Amino acid sequence: MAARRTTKKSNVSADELLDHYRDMLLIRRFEEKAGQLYGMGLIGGFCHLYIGQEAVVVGLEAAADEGDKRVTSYRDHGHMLACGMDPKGVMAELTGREGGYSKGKGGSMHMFSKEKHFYGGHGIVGAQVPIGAGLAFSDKYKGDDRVTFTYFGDGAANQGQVAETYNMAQLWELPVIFVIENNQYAMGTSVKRATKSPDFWERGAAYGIKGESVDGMDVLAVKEAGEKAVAHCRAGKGPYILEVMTYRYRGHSMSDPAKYRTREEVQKMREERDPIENIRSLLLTGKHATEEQLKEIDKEIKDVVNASADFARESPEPGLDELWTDIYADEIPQEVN
Ligand SMILES: Cc1ncc(C[n+]2csc(CCOP(=O)(O)OP(=O)(O)O)c2C)c(N)n1
Ligand SMILES: [Mg+2]
Repeated sequence: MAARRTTKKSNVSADELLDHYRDMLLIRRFEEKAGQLYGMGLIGGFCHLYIGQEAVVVGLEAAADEGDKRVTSYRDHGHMLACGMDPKGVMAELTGREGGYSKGKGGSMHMFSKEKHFYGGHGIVGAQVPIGAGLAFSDKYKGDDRVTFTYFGDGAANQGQVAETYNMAQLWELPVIFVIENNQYAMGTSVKRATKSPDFWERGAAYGIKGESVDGMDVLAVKEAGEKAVAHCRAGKGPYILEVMTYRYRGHSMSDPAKYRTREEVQKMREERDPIENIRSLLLTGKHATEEQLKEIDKEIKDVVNASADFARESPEPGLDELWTDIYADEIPQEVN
């Protein structure tokens, strides 16, 4: 077998860089396509795109092992793709079709996969944080050697239920990684306007929870921090906080007038910090890949994304009988004594 080439910067193999490149590009192109379908009226309701934040979830998934769990907010398409859920099922759900992960009845914010240990998709800001601790509690209770990645935003980090969850998680030494995706805005409110203590990870100190801040535009840095957090949790040392500094390029959701920041600010981030461009240039300057190879990968990804959109368009809408399935009880009692 040929020796694995490594980058000059670190001991990362070319194969690994290519994997990260592919995984981030899949999310980027998928989200761009979702934006197009939304514009065409094929996706209704809320739709929050993840463009710009790809390195967060790709880096952390690279640090995860089989059976580890994840739960996140409504900005969830990237998390689903990164943990291996089928782009066709995700796109069909976005368009409200039968072939979607929730049979077209949930939409963008409501998808689950038991197989991939993806527990949603939650529209209520911060609601997934105690759920993540609960998932970790179940692993600890059952003696499973698993870790739960609990993702939430800078806005959510200011909520009371997050503080309560930190306390319980540390008290019970739960194997949960709290991932704060600090994209600097909560809808139209910047971090500066929302909190006096903007270093969110430091808040763990009040409970004795270890943590750190990491550059979320650098997939390798995210992966490294993720591995450290995973090792901490798996060793039974309790929770860990990772504040991942990132940026979203698109509006909060598809209906965002974006008056709270300048075009120049977004442009500067795209030009100087883009996570995909960073890996692309590492691959090219380190001579780990040629322009042609990268073009070929781009084409493969486009094909996957186009196939997901075709599948979504061809899948029928769910039948009316679906109104009566997947509700809390299969049988509704007729009499209550
Ligand atoms: C409990 C609750 N309050 C308010 C809202 C409305 N809301 C939806 S997203 C959001 C901002 C959250 O920002 P952040 O946690 O930073 O996540 P991001 O959207 O940046 O990923 C708000 C206030 C909500 N969905 N739930
Ligand atoms: Mg935010």
